[in-house]
Amino acid sequence: VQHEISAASGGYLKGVPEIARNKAAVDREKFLRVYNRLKAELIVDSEAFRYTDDSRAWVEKMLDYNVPGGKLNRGLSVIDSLRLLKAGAELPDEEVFLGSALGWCIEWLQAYFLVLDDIMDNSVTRRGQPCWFRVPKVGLIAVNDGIILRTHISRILKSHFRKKPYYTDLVDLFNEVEYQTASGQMLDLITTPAGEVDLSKYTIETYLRIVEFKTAYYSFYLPVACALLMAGEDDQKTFQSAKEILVQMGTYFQVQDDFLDCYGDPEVIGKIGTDIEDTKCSWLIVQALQRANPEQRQHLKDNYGKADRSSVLKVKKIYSELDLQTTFLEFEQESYSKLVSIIEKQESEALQAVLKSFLAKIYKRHK
Ligand code: GPP
Ligand code: MG
Ligand code: MG
Ligand code: MG
Repeated sequence: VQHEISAASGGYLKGVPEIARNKAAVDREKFLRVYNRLKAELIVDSEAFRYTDDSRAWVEKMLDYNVPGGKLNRGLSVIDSLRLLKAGAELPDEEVFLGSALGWCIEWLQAYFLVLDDIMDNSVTRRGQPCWFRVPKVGLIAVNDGIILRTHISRILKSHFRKKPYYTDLVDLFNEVEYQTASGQMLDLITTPAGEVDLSKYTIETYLRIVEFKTAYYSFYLPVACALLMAGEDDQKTFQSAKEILVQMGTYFQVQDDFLDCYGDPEVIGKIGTDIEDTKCSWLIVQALQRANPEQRQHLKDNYGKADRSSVLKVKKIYSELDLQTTFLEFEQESYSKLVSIIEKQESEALQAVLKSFLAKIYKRHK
């Protein structure tokens, strides 16, 4: 009897997180159904374009390869945030659909950026499969596919949001964030060009500017701003204070991305790191240069930005001599505490809940 009781209560306790897990799985499932609907709408003929069988098949394959295969954090967070902003009230089906459609617009934006980023970074894999431009018969057609992905966002917004009072704000938001991201990508590419290593460029100020623009706005501010617009928020101050916190969260997220580029398991993160080979202004090289002795500094200068395995290993050896893994863990802890404390200073409890749920999704992530 004793045994049965403890087994039952163990099962019961285990059941709680499992319900939460199931709910997440159901949300994901529902979200993916919206993807299929949006895709179906995009691959039929319209006033604007008549498909051939081949072009329809190309677009369908290109979408399936590049849009739905990621963690879907950005996309799912629109609907999660909207729920929290409308605390208590059950969302009508139509709102769930629209929130999901906006979430997919962000996933489409991400797919567009990643297809092009992988060409620029000369990457090998993405989400556990070859980068799209490396697929046979794709190559540089991937550049046009990136443009197609971008145009799909405008079409989704137009067909589902045109009549909404917040439509122009929404279009403007996507345009502004795209501008910021492309400008950040430019900084990422021109600050430390491939083939020349100028160690004076790798400063923390430069780093923070690059990641604010290339990552934080589209990955963090955009989903929350979409939810705020849908919820009818029209006070600029709310957008502004959310933005300040989300840019900091996005910075923390890109530091994790840079750390995982070197220390993540490619099987888990789905991509093979290229930051050392690409002379990137990564968080790790910035930290390394702050700590290196003259000899280590010379080794970094000689080996950073070279594609051969032994040079990359030498850079990684210096990172481990400097114990950057511990530096990262400390940074992670400190960022988390700082973020929690600024979130708790927010006036709106609903917004606090939105920001905390976002932070919980990325804290100590391994992928
Ligand atoms: C992340 O950089 C930034 C982007 C994916 C934005 C790209 C923007 C464009 C306008 C194309 P990253 O190269 O570190 O990402 P990853 O590690 O995923 O390749
Ligand atoms: Mg890049
Ligand atoms: Mg990249
Ligand atoms: Mg990276």
